[in-house]
Amino acid sequence: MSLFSAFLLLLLSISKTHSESVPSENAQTCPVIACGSPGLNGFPGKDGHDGAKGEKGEPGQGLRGLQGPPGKLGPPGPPGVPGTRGLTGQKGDPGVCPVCDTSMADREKNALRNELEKIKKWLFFSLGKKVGKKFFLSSGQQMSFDKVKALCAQFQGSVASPKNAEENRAIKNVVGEHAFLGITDEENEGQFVDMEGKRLTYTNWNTGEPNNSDSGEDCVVLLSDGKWNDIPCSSVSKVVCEFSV
Ligand code: FUC
Ligand code: CA
Repeated sequence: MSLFSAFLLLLLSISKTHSESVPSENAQTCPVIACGSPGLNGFPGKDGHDGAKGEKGEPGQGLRGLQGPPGKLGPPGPPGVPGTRGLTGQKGDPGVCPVCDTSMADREKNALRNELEKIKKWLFFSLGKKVGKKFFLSSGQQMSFDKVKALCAQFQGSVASPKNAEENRAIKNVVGEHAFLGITDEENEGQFVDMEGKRLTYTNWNTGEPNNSDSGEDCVVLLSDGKWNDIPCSSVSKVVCEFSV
């Protein structure tokens, strides 16, 4: 059978099937050959609705891209679990604490200072007399001038030497009777000086004194009324020392 013959046979078959299964309204039938050649196909119909979404496909097989730059620093993570305890170290050197030592020394110093102030007050109250920064004190003994001088020096003091009426009065109140003053003219007759060798700026001589009686009076005593008289340094009189406070 030729190709053309086969085609004709196919057309005939289709036409026959159609005329048998779908009869026209007029029930008019005609042979395929009598009706002429079939019409052209119509235009494609409209697109149907989208179908359901398909499943995710397999990862692609292409080449992997280059790694991007590092991202921003993330927030700190939670603290880790504490580590195990390390080995005990060697015993260290004894510590030094200059601040502690200083404060300790200061505390002791303050305590001593307070104690000293208290004792001084007891002394001022019971025995001596304080005038300004001077404290006059008597041992109650009587001795020569040189011995008085030595005794006062032994106690870091010096023989009482009044520089004004108030000090003179204080000495008189301490001793109550004749006491050596720290005043002499042993170096230059008639030139009375204090224990530091300084010329006197205050005097309270009794009337007619100093008279250097019998040419041998180089020391000075305080009389009971507070006046002064020059007497021999070898004579004995009360001790009155002065101390700085
Ligand atoms: C006066 C004084 C002397 C002495 C004599 C007893 O002459 O000036 O120093 O005290 O009295
Ligand atoms: Ca005299």
